[in-house]
Amino acid sequence: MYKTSDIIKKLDKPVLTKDDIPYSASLIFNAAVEKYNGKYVMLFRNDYGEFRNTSFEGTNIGFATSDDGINWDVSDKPCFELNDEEINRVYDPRITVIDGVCYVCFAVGTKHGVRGGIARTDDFDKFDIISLSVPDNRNMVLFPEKINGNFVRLERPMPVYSRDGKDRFDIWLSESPDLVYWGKSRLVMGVEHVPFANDKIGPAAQPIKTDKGWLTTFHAVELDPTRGKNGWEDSWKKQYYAGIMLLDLNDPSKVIGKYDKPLIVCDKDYELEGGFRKDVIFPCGNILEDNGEVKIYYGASDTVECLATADVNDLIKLCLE
Ligand code: BMA
Repeated sequence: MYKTSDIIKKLDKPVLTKDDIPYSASLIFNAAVEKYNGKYVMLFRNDYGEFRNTSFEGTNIGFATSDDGINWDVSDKPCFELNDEEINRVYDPRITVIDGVCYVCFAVGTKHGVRGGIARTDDFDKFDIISLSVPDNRNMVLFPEKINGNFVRLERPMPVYSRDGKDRFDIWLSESPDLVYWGKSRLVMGVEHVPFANDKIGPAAQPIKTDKGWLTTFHAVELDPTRGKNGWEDSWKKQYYAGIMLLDLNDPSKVIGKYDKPLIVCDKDYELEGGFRKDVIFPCGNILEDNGEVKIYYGASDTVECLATADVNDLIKLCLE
């Protein structure tokens, strides 16, 4: 039984729930957050409509802004949704501002597998898609600057044939000169390197640059086949934790430190009670404040969006312990 690290402070309630949304909304979670043009900006996942056994009628992405990162104004309609013959939804966004330009990574559910998308937006109303990966790949997130002349992303392909035909999914990294063509792909960390994961891992929020390395959260999944009903479905056997690691500044495919226990687990009533899928922590956004506070935004139980904070030096210390 894991616990949230002592260096983490959680807010006493979620930062966003379905009750804050002025349009159809059932579950609000896995939100990207950045600072852009003097405001905090958030793109959140909204699963809406009727619940049909394992999923909802649809998913869209909503937009919210804030002056303090805690109290949010939600815009009056969703800002991004893809739905056509081939694509059934976009979800789990991550925002990274690079040279003043706002880029969004997102997962795309299609008839032919899950694709990782990257778009540019200048107003959070129009999203110009720059690239879409082949299936299956998701949880993409861009570094906030070019490294050795290239854009860099963390990503999570889903190899099935070569990994015993089951979830054994790892964190990878690729580079691109233009955000369109991606290559120089290399493994960052395997699921077997995370003591609190036995199923899969994946990138979380946009990496933060520190003088010790790129500080970055990830999610780690533990599967317990004996678990039964843990939410709305007949059974939910997985638990998702947030982890933290430090990547080399010059070659971020090298892990130079990681905390061998979860950083954040579900433990507050508001993260658990009434949750769709209990025991899920899924961070997609963070902000490093000038005073060294890191705001970590995470979806909890696939139901609400929450906020925890920690001091940047404490986080680095955990990785290097
Ligand atoms: C993952 C993704 C996330 C979700 C998590 C837990 O596979 O689909 O969007 O939060 O499962 O259900």
